Amino acid sequence: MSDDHPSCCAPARGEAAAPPPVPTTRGEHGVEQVVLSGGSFAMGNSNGDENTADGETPVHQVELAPFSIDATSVTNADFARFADSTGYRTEAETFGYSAVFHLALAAEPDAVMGPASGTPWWVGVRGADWRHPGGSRSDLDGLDDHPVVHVSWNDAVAYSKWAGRRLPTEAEWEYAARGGLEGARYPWGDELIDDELTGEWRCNIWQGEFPRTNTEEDGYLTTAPVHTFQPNGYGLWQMVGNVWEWCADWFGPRYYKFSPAENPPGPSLGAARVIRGGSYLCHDSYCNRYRNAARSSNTPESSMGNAGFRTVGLTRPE
Ligand SMILES: [Ca+2]
Ligand SMILES: [Ca+2]
Repeated sequence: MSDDHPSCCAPARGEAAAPPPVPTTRGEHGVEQVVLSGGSFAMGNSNGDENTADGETPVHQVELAPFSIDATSVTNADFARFADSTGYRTEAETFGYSAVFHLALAAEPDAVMGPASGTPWWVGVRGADWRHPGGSRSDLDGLDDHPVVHVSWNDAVAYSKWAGRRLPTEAEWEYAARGGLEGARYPWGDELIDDELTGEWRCNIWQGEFPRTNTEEDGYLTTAPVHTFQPNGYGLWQMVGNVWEWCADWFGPRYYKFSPAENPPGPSLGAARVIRGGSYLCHDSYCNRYRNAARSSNTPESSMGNAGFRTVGLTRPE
């Protein structure tokens, strides 16, 4: 991550690496999709709770062409089909390590490389990758329908190419997250928990005292299956919480000031790619980014145990 924005939530990999191999075969993408009609929507934070340095404002009208988007993030089972049929190795597998949240560790003691600077709850772990989300002593048993994690932006792009799809732009992602509710803080409305209705959690974030004690009121310490909680008005699951989702764009905290009104593609240059939606680690006390308008980023070769992705169709739906 670069120094000009406080990317609280995910440690960056140090050195840029050569791009990973990109499979050329078109694959089988098992994730159900929703066709969205696009049109005009108000992008940005109108709730007054923005993280100023992230550039969540100004609110601006954006016009989007129709597109299809995955109803859930890509699961471990989906990613396994891609990896098994292409032999693709993720960047975490190539580098030999990834970032694991300290309470999710399942590794030999000497595999732990130490905490990330400034974010001591993240530890670099040799042998941590998408097949071993807590380290070498973990596996994917029971996690087929959980989001794939420890995938970098480059890995997500490689999967998308195999699937004949692409990553959503940041504008597409926010339009999709809003689910037709203009200006709402969350995909379902403005209140984190609607006590009068159900008193139940609507998303997988952190409860308790970050980063040590998670009371798991929402049921999950780390990832939840992709169909947990309720979908938003567009039929999309867990746009906020659970795992961060890579978007296609370079991250630019000043971009909203000059972005084009139609199908904004993001800045033409950058150091980090956009991630959206927050994760199971988000909590008011340290990372209030489980909101529709919240923005963050990480370098394209970075991977971590709380970031995945969903994909968008290459062609415009009828
Ligand atoms: Ca949780
Ligand atoms: Ca999410």
